[in-house]
Amino acid sequence: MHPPVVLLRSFLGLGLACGVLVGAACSGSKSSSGPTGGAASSSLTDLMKARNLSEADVNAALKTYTPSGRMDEYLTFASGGHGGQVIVIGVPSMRILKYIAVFTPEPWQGYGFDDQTKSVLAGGKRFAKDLTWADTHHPALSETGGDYDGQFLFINDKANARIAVIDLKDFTTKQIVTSELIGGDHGAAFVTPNTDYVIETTQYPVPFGSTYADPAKEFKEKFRGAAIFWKFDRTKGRIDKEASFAIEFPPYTQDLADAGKLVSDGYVFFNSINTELTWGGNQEGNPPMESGYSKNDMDYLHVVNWKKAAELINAGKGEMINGIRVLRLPTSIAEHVLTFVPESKSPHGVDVSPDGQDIVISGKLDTHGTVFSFAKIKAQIDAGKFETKDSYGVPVLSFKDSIRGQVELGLGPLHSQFDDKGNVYTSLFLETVVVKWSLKDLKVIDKLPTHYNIGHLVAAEGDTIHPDGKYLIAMNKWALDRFNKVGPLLPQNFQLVDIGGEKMQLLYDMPLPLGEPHYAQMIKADKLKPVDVYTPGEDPITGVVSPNVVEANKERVERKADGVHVYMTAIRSHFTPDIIRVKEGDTVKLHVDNIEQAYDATHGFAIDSYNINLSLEPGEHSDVTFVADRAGVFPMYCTEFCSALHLEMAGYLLVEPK
Ligand code: CUK
Ligand code: CUA
Repeated sequence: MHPPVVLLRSFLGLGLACGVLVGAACSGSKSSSGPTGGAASSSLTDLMKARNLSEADVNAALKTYTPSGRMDEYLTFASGGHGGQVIVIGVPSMRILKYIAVFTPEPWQGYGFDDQTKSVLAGGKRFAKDLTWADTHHPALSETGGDYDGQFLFINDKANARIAVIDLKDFTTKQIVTSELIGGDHGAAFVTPNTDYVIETTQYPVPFGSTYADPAKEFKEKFRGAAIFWKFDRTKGRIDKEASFAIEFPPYTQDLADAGKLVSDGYVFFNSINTELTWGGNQEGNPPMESGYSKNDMDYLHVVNWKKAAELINAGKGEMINGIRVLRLPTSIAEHVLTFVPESKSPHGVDVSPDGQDIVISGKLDTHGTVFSFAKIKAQIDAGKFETKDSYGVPVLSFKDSIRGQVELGLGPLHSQFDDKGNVYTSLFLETVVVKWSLKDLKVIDKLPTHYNIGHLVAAEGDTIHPDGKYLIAMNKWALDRFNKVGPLLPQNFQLVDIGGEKMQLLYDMPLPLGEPHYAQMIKADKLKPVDVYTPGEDPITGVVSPNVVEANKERVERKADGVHVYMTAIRSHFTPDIIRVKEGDTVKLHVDNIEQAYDATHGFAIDSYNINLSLEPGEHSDVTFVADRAGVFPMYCTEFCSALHLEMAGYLLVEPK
């Protein structure tokens, strides 16, 4: 059934048998040294004593410990917060496997240093401004039929309204897109069940195009929210900007989103938190933003029929604004694309159940989890049975006719995940616990304390139509007394939890010292099929062999109208050519190929003082353009310890003065 679980049980049998015998030698092992904790021959009981470990500790350790050379069962893709990266973590070992450079230049991967990755980053310029950071929040794995397919990963930049496309073929960012329609996003990135669209929703509304308007006079008229539906072209592995569109929303500070699935496929659900239309101004006679936001008892769940919206857009019903087709509010209202359902105080998380029938909403200032029924919502929309309209004319359904029930969860509910047994796991920020409850009976089953202030949580395959149960990671904002002190800025604490049994069991604390990760997704590792090496001469960004490919024995320097072209190869342990001669003021175009095909035989390429730093994976072709504006002698060398003669893998850039 589940071989690893069977294996684990037999391990645990041994662990418990030894645990019972604490103080005596465990049968079958020899206690030849004292309880020092470090001696390789210590018995289990001696080690437990020396390291002050309980039976429960050993049990937890056996569930996460992954011996050298063994692989993890799951991979977790976590956002890297304001680091602008994605972090890949093995589960259950909680070993960090990779940082994927996304929105931020990253030296190890040479990301943002060569012409290829510079062009990816340039796709994320807004209003022609370079941006060298991002606030990544929600990674979304590509789906086929509502299940993760292991092909692509998307992530948003909340600060600058951008979406990135990462190809899991090589775990590399291929594209960054942005729309200058909106100013920042939060309900992003979320995919529709076949990854037809990647959804990006505003958080803080602005006038479309970030033009000027005074909120004191024109907030209600000029400020707007929007959901952008980025069309994903799976065969190209890129977002097709021309085929994308947006839906206009009132300026209600939309929060998270989740796409419907199975019965609710075709719909997307968005929270909002500011039906009060607060815009700040605490020195202009207004209440502080946070109290303004929380005045009303109810906000609006936005129910969007995206398939209908796409049809209307494709029938020419959109209006081109700042380079994107926008379905304006009056059209959405007339065509029943947008409907509101009242939802409880300051909602944050919205999560559609694996069967697509329920929508679980948590209000930060409500102690309940509310379960909305898609069937009930749909029936009212189909019957045109609206309770009222908001001030923009959007129809509003009845709250009590839209819910299946509510469950008292505790203080500060945020986000929910699902398992394979019909249970929901909700994070309670204020109570700082994970609460497990039954979706069917709306009853609380268990609570597990977290350390501390849990934000998101992620369960194995937890957003799919087939969640696995097994593991959950609590993504905690505070870590105060969990780790050795490292000054006033602390890491986050990712706590691994076993959710295979009736009771949740805490297994492991993992400090995560990068940015502030918000969300993550966890996928079965065997769904991922990354390549070992690139096709010889492949440009990782175009995915095809570069027109500038350099083969062995074809290395050369050519002076052309647009500059000096250096065609170079790298192989253990030399660059050819190893001397580059140019004149001061020359434009230099380096074309470098790592002509190796051995797995893991990566070379680096660095030039002193010119800010040049490439990572050349086996087979990879890379280009870099620079102006040799400083005459002199500049060593260049390989930055990856590739071979015994790695230090000898070097040369000189010689820039002859004018
Ligand atoms: S948000 Cu951070 S804890 Cu951006 Cu999904 Cu809720
Ligand atoms: Cu190549 Cu070091």
